[in-house]
Amino acid sequence: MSDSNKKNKKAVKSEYQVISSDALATTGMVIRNTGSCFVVLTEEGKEISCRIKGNFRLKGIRTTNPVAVGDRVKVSVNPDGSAYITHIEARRNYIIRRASNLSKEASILAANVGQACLVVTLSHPSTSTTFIDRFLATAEAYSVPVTIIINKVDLLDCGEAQSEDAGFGEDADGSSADPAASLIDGDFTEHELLDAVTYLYESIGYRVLHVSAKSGDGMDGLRDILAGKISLIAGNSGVGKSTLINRLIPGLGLKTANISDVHDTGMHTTTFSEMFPLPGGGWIIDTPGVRGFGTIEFDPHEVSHFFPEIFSISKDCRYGDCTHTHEPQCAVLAALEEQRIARSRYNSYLSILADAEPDKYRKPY
Ligand SMILES: Nc1nc2c(ncn2[C@@H]2O[C@H](COP(=O)(O)OP(=O)(O)OP(=O)(O)O)[C@@H](O)[C@H]2O)c(=O)[nH]1
Ligand SMILES: [Mg+2]
Ligand SMILES: [Zn+2]
Repeated sequence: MSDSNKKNKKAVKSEYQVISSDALATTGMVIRNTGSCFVVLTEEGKEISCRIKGNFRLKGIRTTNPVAVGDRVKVSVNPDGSAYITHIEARRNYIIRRASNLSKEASILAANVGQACLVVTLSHPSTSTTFIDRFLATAEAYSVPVTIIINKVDLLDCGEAQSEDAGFGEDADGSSADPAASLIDGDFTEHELLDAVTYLYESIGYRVLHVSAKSGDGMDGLRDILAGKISLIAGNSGVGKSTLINRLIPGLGLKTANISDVHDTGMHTTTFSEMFPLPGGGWIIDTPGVRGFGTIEFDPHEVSHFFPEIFSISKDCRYGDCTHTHEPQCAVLAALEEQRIARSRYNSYLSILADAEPDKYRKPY
């Protein structure tokens, strides 16, 4: 037997072992990823645990999970009950995150989502504006609408003025500013900070909700925006994503955990994405908390397209290929100077540019 014949024989055999000739074909949606397998909800309403047959990797980027929650798939079910995903329908969109800013390895949090809810907290833990903006830019790149959900408003203190440790600061590599700094001079209470952050993102065009998963405040507003849609819930670990979902779906009992006393950060309690039907119709996807959003491969000249307020002002820049970093007669730099663009947003823009071309745009330390 020639070498090539041997190879063919082997291929046929392994094919046969995976999918038997009397396998049944069905279609469905991936609702859970357990690490070793994917659970598919079939059109008949049955949950089938599947493995993958074939190569579904995204081109140009290494993903840790080739199949994502929300994927529409074809499945072959063998007589012995073993089942394989054989085909993934083209994705309408997907939200991807890098393991870290410079890593090429990425994971898909979910696919085919109707909207994303970014859960953030002012304190315990505090979400950075860089994190918020990197998420918003990633979602803009895939045309996924985002609502910002500010959770744990029950913890806000309205009396004492604070500035140092109140949330929404920038990441360690950011300079001074949190968004409030450009809006309010001097000390401010946490409630004032809440108002400033809300004002900042609403003025860009994002919807912002204030909720407390603990007290139930604001939950009706959240239910309204979720009704009938497939919504991804994302955010840092410990901001209360699973607690919010437990409130929305009585009896669900997702695991939650107190944040660390020492680091004031979450414990990475949820480890895989999972989709749940909502009582009022629609689906909600719980996702593992992420530390940061490494961005997808952006062309440096395209980054500003995903910051709506920067993009609209950039039409007045002198040069069509302006990167808004040093060019003469740059309308964005002028707007920044006049505080028509928030410094925190501009710094987030720079942080994404730095990912695209590290040597050129990373700030000197
Ligand atoms: N005070 C207060 N605590 C809350 C609220 N929402 C959640 N928590 C608490 O915050 C902690 C973290 O909540 P989780 O729901 O586990 O957070 P998560 O975002 O799912 O975290 P990961 O799964 O690690 O990504 C738990 O101790 C919750 O009880 C809230 O509105 N107010
Ligand atoms: Mg969780
Ligand atoms: Zn410019």
